[in-house]
Amino acid sequence: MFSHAITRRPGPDLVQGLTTADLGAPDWPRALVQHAAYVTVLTELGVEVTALPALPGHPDACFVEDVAVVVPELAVMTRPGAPSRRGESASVAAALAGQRELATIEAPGTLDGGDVLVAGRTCWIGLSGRTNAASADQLAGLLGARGYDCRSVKVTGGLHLKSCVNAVGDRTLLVAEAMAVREEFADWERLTVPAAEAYACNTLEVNGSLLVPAGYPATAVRLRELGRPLVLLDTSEFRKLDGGLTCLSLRY
Ligand code: CIR
Repeated sequence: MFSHAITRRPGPDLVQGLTTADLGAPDWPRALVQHAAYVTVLTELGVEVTALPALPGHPDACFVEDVAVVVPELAVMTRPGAPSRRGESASVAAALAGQRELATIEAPGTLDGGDVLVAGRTCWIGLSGRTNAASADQLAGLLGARGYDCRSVKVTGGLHLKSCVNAVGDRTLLVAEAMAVREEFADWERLTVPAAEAYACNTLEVNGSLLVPAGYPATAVRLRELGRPLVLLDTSEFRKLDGGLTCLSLRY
């Protein structure tokens, strides 16, 4: 169960955010509406939201998940793989100080929180264009010492690990077809998402409910069979920047 979350309001410079998608620039007013709906849903699910103000000069700063990894025992400030994003950390660290013991990923490590999936006592660390083996070793050391089973897994087919796989139940992963056969996931149940709906892998479990990006009907049907409440949310403007439901908050 999560009792708290940190979010950050998108600023008008959102349109300059990093992207590999070919979907055009996000519409800032529409992004604000989608972001507000997301925060409302978190609140309705019993989460107390700390909403940080926009951070001028940091167009990707609303994707707060990338600058920290928070578990009950610890918060690890990452060293984001994109140098343009490293200035986002200080204000998030300030919001986490007092909530958790803080640790930091050190150079030459680079890590985006979007590459870290913690489910129960298992932690998968995605090796991606943003997250390298040096940081995976550091994080595995920090979390392994606290009883987590850490597994590195190479990311293919998405910006981050959580673009491709997320937990949707106590022992169930929602995973992109391309990664479903990986041995690192073999001891979990897997719901496979076809390539045509790959973006729907970025589904977020919050206090028993599943927040699902709107527009992926086949995946929604499969998820409904799990018997959990589904909340469909429009994330179109964040998708234009390779972002989505998981990266818009830090939950703890
Ligand atoms: C970036 O490229 O860093 C941002 N435009 C998107 C980050 C999305 N973060 C995430 O999925 N955890």
